[in-house]
Amino acid sequence: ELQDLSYGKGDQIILDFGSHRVGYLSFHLAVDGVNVDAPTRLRLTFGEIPYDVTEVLHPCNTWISTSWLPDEIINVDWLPTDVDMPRRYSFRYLKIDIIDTSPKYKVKFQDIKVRAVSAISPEVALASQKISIADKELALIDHISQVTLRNCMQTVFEDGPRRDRRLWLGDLRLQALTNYCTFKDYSLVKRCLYMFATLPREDGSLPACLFEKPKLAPASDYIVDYDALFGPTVYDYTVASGDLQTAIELWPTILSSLKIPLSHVGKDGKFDSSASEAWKFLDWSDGLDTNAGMHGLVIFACKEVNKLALLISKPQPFLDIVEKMAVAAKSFYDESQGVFVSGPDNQISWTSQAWLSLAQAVDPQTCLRALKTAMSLPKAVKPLTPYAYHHVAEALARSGGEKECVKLIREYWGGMAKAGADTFWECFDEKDSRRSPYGDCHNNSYCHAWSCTPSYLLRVVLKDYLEKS
Ligand code: RAM
Repeated sequence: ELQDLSYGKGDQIILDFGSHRVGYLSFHLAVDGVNVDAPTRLRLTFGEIPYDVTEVLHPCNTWISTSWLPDEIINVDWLPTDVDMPRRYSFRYLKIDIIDTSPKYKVKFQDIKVRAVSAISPEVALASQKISIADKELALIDHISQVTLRNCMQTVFEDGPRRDRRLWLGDLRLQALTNYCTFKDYSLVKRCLYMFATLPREDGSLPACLFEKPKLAPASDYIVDYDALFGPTVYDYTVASGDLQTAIELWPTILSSLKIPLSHVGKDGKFDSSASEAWKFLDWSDGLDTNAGMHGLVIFACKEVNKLALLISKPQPFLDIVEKMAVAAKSFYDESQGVFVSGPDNQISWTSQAWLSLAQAVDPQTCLRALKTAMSLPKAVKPLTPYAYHHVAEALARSGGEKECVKLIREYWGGMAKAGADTFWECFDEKDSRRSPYGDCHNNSYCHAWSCTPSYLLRVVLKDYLEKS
């Protein structure tokens, strides 16, 4: 019907393309009237979720750039004509506000098309759909995870195709893990690893993210934990692809990428976040104390790099420090409460439990108890992003809490699915749908690759458990 409908000044339409896509929009702008005596002025707003097109985006109360907001005003001089929007958008919904035509004519929108783009072809995407899970909810979560990952896989693994459209190291690790059990695009991971390796900072550490365009360049952002995760990312890649040569070439980069993280470890063997001003991320949750979590993360990274050393016949470089930090990890454990505590206020957070468990700092039973206890405490700091929830979920499963891991997947990622997600989001708080790390949810990304890991959890980490149950 749309082909025949005419629109003039002040009219508005919202189109639903049925699913999330990343790509280029084009349409034919036809005329209904006697003369085109003035240009057509349109505002196009691309929505990943309904909020984007059902609410007014401006003003946006945010500390990051408002130029990320997905709206565009265009002026079209000569009609009828084909309109090809030159920019790439990430969307399911399109709102068109007809700002003005003229009293002499109206416009019609015909032949609307989207040319969707991804590094993953539809054939490959379809082939990896097969997951032997009868459970409909989990199968849906797996599907949404894959669409999320596919739409973020472009010329690099983007964090989100709407924002920041950039390669971040911490995001890359989780995307790559999920890619190995779905699309298996090893060369895209390899490309991204080399991009980081080619851009070390002066002290040999790696930037937290990089820009591919207009020319390859490092961002000034530096995150200690992302730096430490480069080695584990190479280890995962090596195991998945069997490509030892890349690991050998990247070995010097791996060793230098752990220098700054390890420089935070004191004589007592404890990671001290206050040892430098550098950003320790772990999650966007408010007020998170990073001492305990970073302690676990650095042990984890060193252990993974030691395993990689064995694969490529190098001496294991971090045996001593792992031993020392493993002893020191016990000092984060509070016997009386049965949890790991962090920082001067002995903060309890899910994230601290997650990373110390992934590091296998203590035995799995103790880790599982610590995780479950923290998760049941209202005062404990909860994660905000799927990035941190992933580490909690994986820590549960790796500590014998497979049942609890599945429950968490259903609640958290299933919660987004119930809220209508076509692709998983950058952050999700079931109690506050407007939550944002940036001040305004309109600047959130709703196809954010660090949320794609249920496919990895279900297909790899929980595989045996799900087959048995
Ligand atoms: C956000 C990015 C990215 C994340 C950083 C720390 O701005 O979108 O996903 O890695 O924060």
